[in-house]
Amino acid sequence: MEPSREERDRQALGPPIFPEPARAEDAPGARTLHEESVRSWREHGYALVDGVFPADLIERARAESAAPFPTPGSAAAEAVTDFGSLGLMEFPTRSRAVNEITLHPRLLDATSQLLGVPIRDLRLTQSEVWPKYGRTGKAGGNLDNYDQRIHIDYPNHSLTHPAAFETPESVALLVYFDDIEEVGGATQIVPRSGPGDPAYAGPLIRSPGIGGIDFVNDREGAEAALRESHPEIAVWREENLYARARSVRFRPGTTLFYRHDVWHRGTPIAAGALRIVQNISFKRADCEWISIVHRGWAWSLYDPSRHLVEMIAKSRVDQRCVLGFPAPGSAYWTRATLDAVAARFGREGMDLSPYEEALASKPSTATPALAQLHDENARLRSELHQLRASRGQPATD
Ligand SMILES: O=C(O)CCC(=O)C(=O)O
Ligand SMILES: [Fe+2]
Repeated sequence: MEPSREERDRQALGPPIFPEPARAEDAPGARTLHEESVRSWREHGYALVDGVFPADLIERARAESAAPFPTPGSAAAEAVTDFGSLGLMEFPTRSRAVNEITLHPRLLDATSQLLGVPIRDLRLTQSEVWPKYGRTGKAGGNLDNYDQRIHIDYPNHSLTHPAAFETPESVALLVYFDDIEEVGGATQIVPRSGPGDPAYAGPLIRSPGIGGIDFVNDREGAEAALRESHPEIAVWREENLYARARSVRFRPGTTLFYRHDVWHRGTPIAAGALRIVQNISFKRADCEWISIVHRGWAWSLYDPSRHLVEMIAKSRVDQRCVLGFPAPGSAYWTRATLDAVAARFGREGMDLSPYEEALASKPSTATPALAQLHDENARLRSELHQLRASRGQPATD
């Protein structure tokens, strides 16, 4: 008997990957991700995890982020042929829940586990809500995201090429707000089998948009063009990427931690449905070659909603660092800058005491020997932090 269309689609999507649970929020002193999830991300390039966020936060985010987008099935929805939100849902967004997800302490903790650096050494580079619709056609032609070619994300995040797989520079992630049973649209991913995996033997340039190959998003269009221009790459992609791709199963709140150097693609959404995901990336603070993909965060500080002003005022020290706010002890902090920042954000109830305390414990510049000792002390502390984080031990501050 002929397999049904659904069965054919399921087979085409490859073997499923099911989410693993995160650690329970009330597990005392525990980090957010289990060691197996961290290992899967470090070795295979992904970790699919449930329970990073409270369920009601995801529900609120889904409700608050659908508002600015076209209704599924409408002509306007049919015209949404690419990712992005036209600037409508870039961080900081009109949705407090979406903003809260972006800097959620458990998300930052999980990211710090994956990259092996303290939270204050992470930097946010992307946070945006993306709608994707089950449409009747591919109005965007070769640039349509309906059924994507397998790709890697680094080319429009990094000015360079990802470093060795063992020394990751960034974490990319998708937070799904829907249930795959209702909306379809599994993300496919090609797990890295290990250090010798031919799919990951760099340089990672066998993809449209890189190294002189024209940018095409649509799978059919991309692979047809490659068969013409670079037939050996087309065959390589078929054998090493499409044939090995697996598909992510998700419920509301499921989080796919992946990487900018991991092969993946988006697949079609169920007819008439709307799938909403939040797309977030963090980098290590020292990777200057990885760009923030939106306008800089400060640009929103005039926004009448005052969401970001409030977030900066109310956040924890570590969360602020992730936006690039100077850490306690930074050379930026002087008596004058502390008073000025207090004058700017004090009305919102910002607690500057951690910055005050660090400044008070700073030796005066009149005693260079002490200052040197202080700097050495700070350097050792930071090394200790990194060592702890790389062993999965919680940071102490
Ligand atoms: O829509 C998806 O499932 C994947 C999207 C994607 O490829 C990306 O975020 O870069
Ligand atoms: Fe992608």
